[in-house]
Amino acid sequence: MKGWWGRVLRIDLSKEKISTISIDERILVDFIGGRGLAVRLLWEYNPPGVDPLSPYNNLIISSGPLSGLPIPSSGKLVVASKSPLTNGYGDGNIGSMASFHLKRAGYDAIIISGRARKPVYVFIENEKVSINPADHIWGLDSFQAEDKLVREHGKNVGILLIGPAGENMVRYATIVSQKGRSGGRPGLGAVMGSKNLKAIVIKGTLQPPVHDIESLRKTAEEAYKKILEAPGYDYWIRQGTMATIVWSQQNSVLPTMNFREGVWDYYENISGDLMEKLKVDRRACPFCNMGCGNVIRDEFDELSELDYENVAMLGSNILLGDLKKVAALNRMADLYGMDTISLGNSLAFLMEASEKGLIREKIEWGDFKTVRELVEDTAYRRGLGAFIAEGVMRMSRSLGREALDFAMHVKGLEVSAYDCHAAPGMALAYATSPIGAHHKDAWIISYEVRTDRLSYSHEKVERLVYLQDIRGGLFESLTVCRLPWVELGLDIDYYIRLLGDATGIAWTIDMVRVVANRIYTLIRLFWIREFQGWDRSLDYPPPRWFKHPLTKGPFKGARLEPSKYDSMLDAYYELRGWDSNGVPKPETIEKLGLTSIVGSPGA
Ligand code: PTT
Ligand code: SF4
Repeated sequence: MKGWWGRVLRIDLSKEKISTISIDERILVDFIGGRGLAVRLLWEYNPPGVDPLSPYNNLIISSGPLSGLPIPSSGKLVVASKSPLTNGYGDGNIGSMASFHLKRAGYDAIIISGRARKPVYVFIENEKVSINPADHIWGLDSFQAEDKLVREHGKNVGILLIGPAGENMVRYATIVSQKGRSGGRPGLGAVMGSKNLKAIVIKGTLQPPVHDIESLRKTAEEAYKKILEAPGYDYWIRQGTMATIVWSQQNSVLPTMNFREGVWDYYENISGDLMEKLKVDRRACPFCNMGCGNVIRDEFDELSELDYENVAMLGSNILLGDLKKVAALNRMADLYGMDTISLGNSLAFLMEASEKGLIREKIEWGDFKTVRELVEDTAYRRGLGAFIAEGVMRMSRSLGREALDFAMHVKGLEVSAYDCHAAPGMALAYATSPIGAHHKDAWIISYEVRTDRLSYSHEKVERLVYLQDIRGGLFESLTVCRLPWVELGLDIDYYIRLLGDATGIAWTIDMVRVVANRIYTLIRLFWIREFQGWDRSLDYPPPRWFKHPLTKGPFKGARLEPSKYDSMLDAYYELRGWDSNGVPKPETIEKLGLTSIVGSPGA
């Protein structure tokens, strides 16, 4: 077998048991790796209905056939589990040397279950795996803990770890790496915390099995060159994802005041142009020649790595118009290990609840001092922070009916930074994303603003399914960064060729789309297994976008139309082979070869 090891490392922290599992080649070909392999393993090893924060929930860390290899932006890995935020499938994608080392340690994935009696960290050096006391790093923020682990194990390791938010099981705690890369929005850091697992340190020295290394090197070289020659390269290097602030403002999708509006008068105070003037460094994930980690000095003169989502959610969405202050909140989120998108949503929700008199506390929009205190309290679950740590869905349910209307989440995951009053395609993308309201699977908004913006057309739905298949299917199962393709137009064919070079299989885009459909369908079946009484209402965007029209900007008066949204959702289900409640049909399960995994259709 080439491209994969066919081996998964299994660690049970309760029993302190370490073992390996052989994975059949058929499974690897059918699911490729990353997200695909993760959901396949979760389906098999997670007890149905398990409490996500119990020892019986499994945490999966998985690589893909291109991990550990010198190809454009391959230094990423997928973390996945049952989410404590949504109670459904959750995953994230982190840029980290841990990806390189995991593959070079001889494993396609790691499954971690159980709960250690005391705080521990795991050290993996090829086949040598140990569970070690972590008393000296428990309680430290993610930067301090990483420094200590590097002092102990040297620089040539990959480290995944949690901060205090993960330890305190904040429902949107993330897993952090390399002081500024953070992933697992749906609370994957809390899952680590629930296991008393502070960190995973990996050192791999093996050569991954590759079918044709010469051809792979040649294809990769060509792709690297194409990236450097792309017309948008220089601008990308200057601004990275921060260019999106101005773009979002121009297109009326900049989240403003808890997604009340899509434009903000003070957007220039947080823009990519301003960031360029303040920029002091640029960082990159492993094997990337278009590094987008733009670093500035924040309000307290500390380094903070900015991205669009972080700045929009902690800037315009809470009306904080000062990039250095936004950067300080962003750095705190990384130190504590909390998702900036869910945090920005939770703070905005609370500000609106305060404005409407639904809570006693007075929390003004854009009040930096109060917000800073609240962010720290959230990480430690102190006072009002314990409420914020529960996320928007739970907060809104406890405040009652009125609050549900401005609770910006889908299935419990807070909405990322694109307003959808005037973007029905993007609203559908959030609603049908396999982890809740995240933009990773289908960033159809960029297509939508270039075409028939307000239409609910079948063509848009087809485009959405295509994007999901490529972004959420191909890139998430390869675990390779999608940005060379999204931002600089690197031909998708390069990835298909590289996958062929690595595995020796003559992949085509159609074959990849079948794998993607299989992955989406299994994830959907996972959700249904965890939810009694599943129905299509779970595939709806937040009520605000239907009920409260925009009051400003070029799309003033716009809002989503329920009956037209319904017809788009029907079209989506049809394209996926799911029934009118979004449940995969027996013939779809059969066709995708999932029957032997999930049981006989109709049984
Ligand atoms: C990702 C989500 C994003 S998506 C952003 S900014 W973006 C936020 N980043 C956070 C952060 O930083 N710190 C923090 N405490 N919380 C954060 N929450 C938010 O998390 C990220 C990049 C980006 S920057 C994007 S678009 C692309 N995402 C990719 C993806 O999902 N898959 C893939 N194959 N390639 C991708 N390339 C790009 O990677 P999640 P990262 Mg991230 C600091 O984690 O859970 O997937 O959510 O991992 O290494 O930081 O790279 O404008
Ligand atoms: Fe990482 Fe950015 Fe490079 Fe993607 S483009 S690999 S997110 S540095």
